[in-house]
Amino acid sequence: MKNIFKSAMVILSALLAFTSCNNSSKSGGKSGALAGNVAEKVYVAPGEHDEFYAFISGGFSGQLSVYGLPSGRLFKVIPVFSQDAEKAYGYNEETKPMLNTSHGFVPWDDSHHPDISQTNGVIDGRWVFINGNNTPRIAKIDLSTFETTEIIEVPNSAGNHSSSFVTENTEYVVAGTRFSIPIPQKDMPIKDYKGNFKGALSFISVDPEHGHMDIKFQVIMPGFDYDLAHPGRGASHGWFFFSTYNSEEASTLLEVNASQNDKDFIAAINWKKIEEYVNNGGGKMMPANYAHNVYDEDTHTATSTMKKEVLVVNPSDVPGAVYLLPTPKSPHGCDVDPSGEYIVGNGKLSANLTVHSFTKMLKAIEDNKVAGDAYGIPILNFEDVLAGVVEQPGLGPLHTEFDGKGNAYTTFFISSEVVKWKLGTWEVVDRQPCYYSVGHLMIPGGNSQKPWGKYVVAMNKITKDRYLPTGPEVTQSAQLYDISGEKMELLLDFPTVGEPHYAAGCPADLIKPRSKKLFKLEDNKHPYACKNEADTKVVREGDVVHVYMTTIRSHFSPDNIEGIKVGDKVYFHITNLEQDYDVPHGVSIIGANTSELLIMPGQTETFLWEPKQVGVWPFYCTDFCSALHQEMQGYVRVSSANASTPLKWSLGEDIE
Ligand code: RUQ
Ligand code: CUA
Repeated sequence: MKNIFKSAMVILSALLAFTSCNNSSKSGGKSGALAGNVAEKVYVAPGEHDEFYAFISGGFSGQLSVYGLPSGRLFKVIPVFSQDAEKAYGYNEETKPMLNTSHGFVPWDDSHHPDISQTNGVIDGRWVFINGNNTPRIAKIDLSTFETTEIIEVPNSAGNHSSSFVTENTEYVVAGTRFSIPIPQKDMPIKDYKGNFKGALSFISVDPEHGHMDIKFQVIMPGFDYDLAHPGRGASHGWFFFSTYNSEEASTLLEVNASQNDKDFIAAINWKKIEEYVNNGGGKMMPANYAHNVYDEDTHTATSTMKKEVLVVNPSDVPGAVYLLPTPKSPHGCDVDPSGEYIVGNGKLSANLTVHSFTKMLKAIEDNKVAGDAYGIPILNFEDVLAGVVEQPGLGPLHTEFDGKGNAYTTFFISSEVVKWKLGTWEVVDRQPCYYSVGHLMIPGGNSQKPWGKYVVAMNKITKDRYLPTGPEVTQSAQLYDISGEKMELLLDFPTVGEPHYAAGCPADLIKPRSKKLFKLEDNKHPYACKNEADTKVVREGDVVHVYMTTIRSHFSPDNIEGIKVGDKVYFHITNLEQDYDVPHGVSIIGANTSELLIMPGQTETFLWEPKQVGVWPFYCTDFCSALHQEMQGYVRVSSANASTPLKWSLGEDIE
């Protein structure tokens, strides 16, 4: 045991030494001189549009942020897994169901890896998917509205990290578990982990037309940790690759115990084969309990349904569907080049980068050259599947992306740099420092057959000294490099919201023309919608009161309400009658225990108010909507619980 601790300490101090030496380095100061040359390359003049959208995950913020490239300007934070008071997401009655899970209402998550939908291996700009790590979920954001429209919980999963990555025609969005757990969950000693805990890899089908998600099957794998994944493409379409660590199956002190094996694995899954097996009745339905939440654009309302079973597949039952490729030293990133031939395993503790060959893998399978097995899953020989090795490119490789011109770019966390190398010859051709400790990187379209290899965004874990200080918590950050030439060039630092894990990007032209400007009032099927002022009303059902209210510049209808009592539950259902682009109205009332609403043209939203005090209480519009925005206000008269004040509402006349 002592020795184990010692080796851990050596690794740890090496890590710390590198990190701190980078952080104290002042080489970042160079950027001042660079600035003059590069300013032009990132400058997007007022009124002009950026060339690319970048969707950068918010990590522990649970959200997804939308930036423009090359400017690095922030356009929107799309609420996904966390409540957002600014947009009322998770606060209004319509979107609360989006955050429902088998554990009840979960208003937060840790979002990591966005991936944009694809058609024929090319980004199509319809949806972006992102995973919630902590309470395993996959969300879908509609890129015509930039709103989260679906969230599906992933059962039999924990630490949903090797997610969410889409196949070439968005047949599946794939989610792999980081933690292995008892499947089904049960009360058992933790020390019995080995051989008993399992890891589920979930294949969630996506309806090609509507995008509806459904868990088609889960492959129940040995009790390793499944870290990252990417789909095969081109020749390897139909396969999916997952990096694993902790093939030791340790349940404690993993920093030591999961670093024992010289090699862990990349798991290669032939999903086409499993799909066929399942379509022919293979697999087993097992009881499960998970939420499927769908936001309906016509009713402007989300519903949550609890699903009760899931189809599981034991890989041993589908011979030829799953193989393990030995990969040195706790691989993290698992990246597939645009041709689909090369699978890069980024061994965190390895001196070299390992690249596997898909062709060689098929050959080894065909020749039946198997080195052994893990719980019945064949392990191939390292040498048989090896395409090549990038020798000593840096320290602590994490993730690799591709420019579509034969080059790969790998981030190195410990040596804090992006290294450019050539596919096929494996030679390093350039390296650029990051400030500091880079995690993921993103080239627009990098996870597809057709990357737009003009820029790479590096997402860094540490930024000390790069920005004005803001107390102990300093901003998270991304850096933009021009990669159009032989050498990379650092262009820009820009702050991010939350911790930027992965990102996905594509040309703005793929999304811009489809972006919605408003919701048509006539299409509004919200059960409490009110489509004109004449129909506005207030309805009492016991101590529940429904206010059917409308907004238009610059008044609410009604704006005077009487007959509300202390102890009532008052639902304000507010329809924004505007049919103009960019004219939302907001609303809230004193003491409401929820956020404001921000209602888009043609939309209906609801907030609950439970008045606790007698009086006449004002409400007002919270979004500056016109020159008379400040006049957009009203009053609610609240009487005591046993009062007999009649229910009345009005606009433009005094209540009698
Ligand atoms: S990973 S820690 Cu995407 Cu490098 Cu999550
Ligand atoms: Cu409506 Cu301000």
